[in-house]
Amino acid sequence: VFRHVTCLNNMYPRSGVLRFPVAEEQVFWSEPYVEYCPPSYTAPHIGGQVWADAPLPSETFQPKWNHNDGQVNRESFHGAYEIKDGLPRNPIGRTGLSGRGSLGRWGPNHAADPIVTRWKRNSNGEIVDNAATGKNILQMVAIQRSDNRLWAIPGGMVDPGENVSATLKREFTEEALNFTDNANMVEKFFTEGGVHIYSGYVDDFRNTDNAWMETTALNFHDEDGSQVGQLKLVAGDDAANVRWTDVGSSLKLHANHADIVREVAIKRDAHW
Ligand code: RP5
Ligand code: MG
Ligand code: MG
Repeated sequence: VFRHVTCLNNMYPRSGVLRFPVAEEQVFWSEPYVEYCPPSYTAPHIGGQVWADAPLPSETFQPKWNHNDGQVNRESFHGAYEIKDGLPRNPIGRTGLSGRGSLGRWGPNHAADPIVTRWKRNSNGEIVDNAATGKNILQMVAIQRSDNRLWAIPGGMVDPGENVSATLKREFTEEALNFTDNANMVEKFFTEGGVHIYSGYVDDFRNTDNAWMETTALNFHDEDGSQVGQLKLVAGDDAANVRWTDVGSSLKLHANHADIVREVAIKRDAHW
């Protein structure tokens, strides 16, 4: 079973709101926790944003829970989520906070994460392996998030009505290339197809009892390093830094991104 940890027992980001204590054995909703009384918090800056839902309860805003309404996908990768007192309930369990926090959507907030990889090479262009495992070393494009300063996959939210495949390319272009002029090559690289790696919950620090992140992660691999592997990376949008990073078990990334990247290493029989 998937567990969350980054959305427990801390101050909600960019707020003075402390999460209600939740011990590891109190996370699942199936565990009785009679004292549980989480504060409610919805960040003021999301009010009226195009990417955000209206407040609930509401006479006029009646979301189709557990459905894709065409513009906004309210389906979870974890099956049907419950609606309690008119609000969707986090499928993984308690977070110590009700409301939406800084997330725009009630229920699942869908993101997409492009894991762009190449093989690590020496100055002669030969692929470098790890001495201990004997396996070739992958490198991935990682960005440093400006919100929590952690290194991460350059992912982002799926815009209303946007296809996940478009989000993957757009977020990479915004965060890792800052729109530098490589549109045709990047277009071709992303269109030639990614390999599906993960669809599901993200252990994100912004999750609440009523709003949570889910992602679709694909691997786009530059086998001979002649395409995106050659590009000059430039951090843009909500990325403070960008770099090629060696993939391995010592990799520490935002949320559960390292677990997702590990799946890429396994799939490509690379060093981990
Ligand atoms: C993560 O936040 C997702 O996996 C994705 O990488 C990202 C989307 O949110 P923003 O980068 O737009 O804040 O949890
Ligand atoms: Mg972004
Ligand atoms: Mg982002």
